[in-house]
Amino acid sequence: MITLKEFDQRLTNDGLAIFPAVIGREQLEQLRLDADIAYRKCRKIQEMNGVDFPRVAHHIIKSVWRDSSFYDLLDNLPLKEYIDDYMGGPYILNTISAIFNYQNAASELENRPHRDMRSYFPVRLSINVIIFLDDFTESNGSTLFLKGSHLKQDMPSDDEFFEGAEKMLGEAGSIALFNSDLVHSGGMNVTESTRRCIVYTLHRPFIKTQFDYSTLVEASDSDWLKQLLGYHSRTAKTLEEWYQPPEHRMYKAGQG
Ligand SMILES: O=C(O)CCC(=O)C(=O)O
Repeated sequence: MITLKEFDQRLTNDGLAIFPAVIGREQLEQLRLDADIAYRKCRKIQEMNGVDFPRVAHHIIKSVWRDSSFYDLLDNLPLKEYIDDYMGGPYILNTISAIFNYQNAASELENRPHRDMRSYFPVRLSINVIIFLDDFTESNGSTLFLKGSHLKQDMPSDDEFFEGAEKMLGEAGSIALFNSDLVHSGGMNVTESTRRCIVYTLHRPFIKTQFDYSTLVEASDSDWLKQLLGYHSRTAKTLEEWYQPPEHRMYKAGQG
């Protein structure tokens, strides 16, 4: 493992760092199975509601949660010491999805150059994580990224991006941590096997999340998990909820 200092330098200068062999074989297999279950559940709802996102199972912990590998993953967040150091204060989960980059998938957002955070703030408000569920190879659509693009507010043109882009490569079980301002894109998968990953974004608690994950929390959950799912930074909906002693407040002290 690299040192915290080296990690900090890589995220500052290049915008990302890849950590090999973080997730073991057994956990990886469970994550793949649970990602497949979440995918099927999402597809069913998409079909019922007439929308079509064939590459993504969004908000996977809303489909698969208690006693699952997703629960363990978040309760024991991989590389937490690096993320803590980078964020320098409390953070919560903005979104967590599984991506299925199948052969020749081209048109969706994730396969075009983009930033996950649409507003550009060159301060450490958030960090992105990709867990490689399969090997990320030269040919199976590994995520592309433009080194240093987090340092410029303007988005590169598509030509600039694809000319300069590098691939995130590594074996299944590796994890990429990257600056949320880094411009990236799914790559073109020219193999017959679907390339899978889990992606999540973590950010400071005062930023609005994409989904309210705090409703998943139960009293017996660890304080860490409550923090991560935004349970300590909820918005009051009634005056009853607002007028509470500090320990019962919806938005607790120290969340920024
Ligand atoms: O599937 C990929 O490699 C791209 C993932 C991505 O762009 C994203 O999660 O924002």
